[in-house]
Amino acid sequence: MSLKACIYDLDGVITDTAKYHYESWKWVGDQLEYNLTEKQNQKLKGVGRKESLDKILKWSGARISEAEKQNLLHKKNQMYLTYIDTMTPEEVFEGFKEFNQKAKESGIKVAIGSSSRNAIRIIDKLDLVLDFHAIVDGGMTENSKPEPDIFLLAAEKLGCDPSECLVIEDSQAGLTAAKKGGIKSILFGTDKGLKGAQMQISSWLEADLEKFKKLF
Ligand code: B16
Ligand code: MG
Repeated sequence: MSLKACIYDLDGVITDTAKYHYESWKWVGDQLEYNLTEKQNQKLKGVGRKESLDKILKWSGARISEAEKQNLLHKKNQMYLTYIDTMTPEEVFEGFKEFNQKAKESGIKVAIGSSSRNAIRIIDKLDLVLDFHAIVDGGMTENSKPEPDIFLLAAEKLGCDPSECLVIEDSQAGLTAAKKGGIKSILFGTDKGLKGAQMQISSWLEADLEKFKKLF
């Protein structure tokens, strides 16, 4: 077996949008008279929008109607989008474009597999739309991470078996999704205690395609 495809998570792997999510979820917390901490925000990484609100409601103990939930989700996203719309290509993590180019030149297929329903808008702001063979976002599958649907659809779009793919992820939800889908994974970032990855790299400057190939 050999490495045929890389499936990249977006938020936290190609760029940092967690800070924008945090500002927006904090506002939601305020509406519920609940102080959402940065540590709790970490637990929302890779988790879909609706599922994130469900977690915040559980932590806060607040009980609200379905209509109020929808309203909060809408307003949270509007706020998040005002941050996203200020993003520029300078916010792509250092070394990503070089790694991705090298992977493509060596015949490896590349895709995005993100829980975010705003993934295409973010990729557009980063000027990366033409850099991938496929893009799968949170609006394209029934289940979000930690279920494997997003990554399995990405593998299918690339025409690769999941066992020939490598997921690069920063969240536990994403690592669990990869494992459930029978896909090997690399943990991206400096977080400790996350489970399921075959290797960890702290930045794209550390990414070594030859080492990734040896995982297969
Ligand atoms: P949206 P990823 C995830 O993206 C984020 O990590 C997570 O914090 C967010 O709640 C989720 O997307 C949904 O995002 O509200 O834009 O649809 O890490 O899977 O690229
Ligand atoms: Mg992520």
